[in-house]
Amino acid sequence: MENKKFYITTPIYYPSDKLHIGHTYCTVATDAIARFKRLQGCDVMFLTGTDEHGQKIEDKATEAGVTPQQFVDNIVLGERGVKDLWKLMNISNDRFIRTTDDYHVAAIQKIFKKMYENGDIYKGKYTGKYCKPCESFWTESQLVDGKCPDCGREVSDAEEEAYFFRLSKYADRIRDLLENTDFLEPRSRVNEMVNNFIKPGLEDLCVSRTSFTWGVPVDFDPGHVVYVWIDALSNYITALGYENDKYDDYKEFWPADVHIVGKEIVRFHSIIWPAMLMSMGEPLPKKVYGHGWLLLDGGKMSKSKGNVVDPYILAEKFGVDALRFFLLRTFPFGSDGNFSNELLIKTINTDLANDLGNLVSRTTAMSQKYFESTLGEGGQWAELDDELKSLAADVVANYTKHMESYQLHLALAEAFRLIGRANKYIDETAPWVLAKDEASKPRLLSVMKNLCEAIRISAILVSPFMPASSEAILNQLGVEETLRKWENLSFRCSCECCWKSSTAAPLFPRIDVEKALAELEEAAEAARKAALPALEIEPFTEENVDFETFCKSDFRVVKVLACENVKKSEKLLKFTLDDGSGQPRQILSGIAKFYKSEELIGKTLVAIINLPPRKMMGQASCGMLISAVHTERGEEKLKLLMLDDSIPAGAKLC
Ligand code: ME8
Repeated sequence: MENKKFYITTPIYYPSDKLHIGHTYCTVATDAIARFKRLQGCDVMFLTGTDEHGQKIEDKATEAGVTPQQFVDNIVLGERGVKDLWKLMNISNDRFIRTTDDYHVAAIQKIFKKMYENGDIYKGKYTGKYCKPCESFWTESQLVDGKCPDCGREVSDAEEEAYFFRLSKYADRIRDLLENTDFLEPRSRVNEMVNNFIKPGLEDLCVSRTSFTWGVPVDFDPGHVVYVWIDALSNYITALGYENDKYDDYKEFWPADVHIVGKEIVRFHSIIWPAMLMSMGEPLPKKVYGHGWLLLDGGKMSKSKGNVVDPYILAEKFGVDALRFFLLRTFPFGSDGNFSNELLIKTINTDLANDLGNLVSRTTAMSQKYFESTLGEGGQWAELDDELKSLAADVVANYTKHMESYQLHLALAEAFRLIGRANKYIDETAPWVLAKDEASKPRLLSVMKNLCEAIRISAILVSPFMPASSEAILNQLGVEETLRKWENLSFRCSCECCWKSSTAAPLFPRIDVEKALAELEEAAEAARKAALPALEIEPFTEENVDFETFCKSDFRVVKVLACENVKKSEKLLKFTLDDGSGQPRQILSGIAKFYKSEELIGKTLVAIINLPPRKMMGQASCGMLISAVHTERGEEKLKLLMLDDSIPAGAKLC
């Protein structure tokens, strides 16, 4: 029999910045579902990619002084870019689409034309606000205090010629789809869509722009580029070969079984996308699943707020599988969840180090100790074992149900119910007591084999979430290939199976919470600094100073006779200076952070000497030393102006 086809997608990501843990969450979740379906024997197509057009990308590229293509290439293909991240996170996508790929661009032109020719796209006028100096169109809601969000100047009413998609025509069919089918899940998202968008009335959608050029050109009307969402949503079919010759899987895999998307883009996927497909006369995807957000301190992560969490740092520090596991075990997939490093470490320590890790290491260590790692034929089955066996069956059934309804955290909770039960089984059977009595050997043999069996089943269940760790566990237990398969998940009687295991270093070492948190804080601080401008200088003074006023400032060369820290002050250094007058001059300067007092003795500096004397920490300061200041990655830097020592004290600067 041919394997069932299963087509699953992630959203395609905006490569306007490096991806953060929120994007990783979405992709890892989709990956776990895809792996689960493969485990069940489906023929899976898993698509991800990048959404590379639009004004935002064009603006970012201009800011960076590169072309838009160079800009996106760097984020998608460059070091620690999108592709690197998915490789690191062990993402098993079958295909990766970039909306700048030639085949996709050509297909978008055909799709746009198709909808134009069938009368669903028509030319109209887009009214909005126009900023003349910036040559930009804005909608009312984009304005800041009624002014241009870029330059802050006045805007005027304006009209732009644009193409529109007859979204209104599909309102009733979309409403029926949302309300009367399981197309959109979780169910709570249906109410959001119907109440916020359908009930107020669906308006036709503006689907072309003329105010920027980084997009797919409308081939029959130069100057217009296709609206980025029409371009982006179509990726799900162009990547299968729709309207192009690059691929030929459309018939086999469309309609998609599920589009996994974040909640803020549910509207595009559950209203605009089905309407586009209706217009094209193509079947609709079977489901859109809108997951929640990972929040940081209660708010959405965003680069502009500076509160993004870097998946590279976490994966490198705690391991890819531990991170994947944490994301999917902790947060209910359909709701928002608050990310924190403490929670991450606690989950790894509790579930992975204590529960799963300990179960594997205790079992393999006892197998080695009592049976030299070879659990041969025989054994003695007991009533307690029936309970473990039936719990395993119950766990597998619940796990399957939850995975099929994308309740990933509940599926994992089930796997951990079995792991927890197996740990308890060790305490109940007390193998160390059985080992003392030769007559208990058959029972001990069964106990060890039952533990191996419980671990085997658990390892298969966690494999979509932690593929590498699952494989390592199954290898440690010496599980043959066929016994790693979905159809062999039932608990076998210990008397009828044999095992040859091995011991290994702990899979999930316990993490020292305090130490790890401090290191993460340090890494985050370094990342924050790296993101700050390399060099910042004071803005230039706009106001002119007349020459005569300038000439009144008396700048002189001074030599440092003595220098010491001012008592009880962290900032001040006290200088005794030779200013050429024959009388020592005392100046206090707040530069103790930048210099040690002793290193300045004998130096030739510059001071302005005709400032009125003033008192600091009870001591007189007669003048001011001149220094150069700037900021480097957020850190203030200061250098005293030092001159050639051959210049005599008292020489005037002019
Ligand atoms: O929306 N928590 O791209 P995108 C959970 N290009 N998910 C998050 C998240 C967070 N903190 N931050 C982002 C786009 N995401 C479009 C998609 S599809 C045809 C076009 C999720 O890079 C977000 O919800 O802004 C979305 O599902 C995905 O990352 C991509 O976001």
